[in-house]
Amino acid sequence: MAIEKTYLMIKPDGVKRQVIGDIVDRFERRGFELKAAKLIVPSREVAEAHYAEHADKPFFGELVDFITSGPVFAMVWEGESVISLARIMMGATKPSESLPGTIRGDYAVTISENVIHGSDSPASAEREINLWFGGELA
Ligand code: RTP
Ligand code: MG
Repeated sequence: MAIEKTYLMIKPDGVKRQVIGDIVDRFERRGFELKAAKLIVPSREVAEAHYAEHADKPFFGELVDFITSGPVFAMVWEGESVISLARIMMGATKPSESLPGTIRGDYAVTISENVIHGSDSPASAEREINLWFGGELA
């Protein structure tokens, strides 16, 4: 067990639906600490770099179009096992597998507009925090 940092991002659909407060509240109540946050419209360059692992997938263009379609709420969270626990709190990618009580299970019915992103491993977390926050983090 270790204190970790992860990158979480409320996607444009979540910002439009005004669920930033609820989502931040869920992670605070669980016991995690918000270390950095900003509301920004991602550039295409950053969005493509963020989802580089999916560059060959048929949905890549739509995914980048969607994530750059409006403001996202980019965040860094810290706490015990936060990388894997945040993924559990988010719920599964497929709507048919995201359980009620999870963020996606409570708010999303499509695979494309699914409210939140979370780093899927320590290596992804380090890469994504660096990509979105660079030297901004204290
Ligand atoms: P994310 O990276 O956004 O946190 O989502 P994830 O780990 O749960 O899922 P991942 O496999 O990394 O897929 C990234 C995002 O691509 C979109 N997607 N669309 N049309 C499709 O079949 C499809 N598959 C994935 C989703 O928005 C997913 O969050
Ligand atoms: Mg992913």
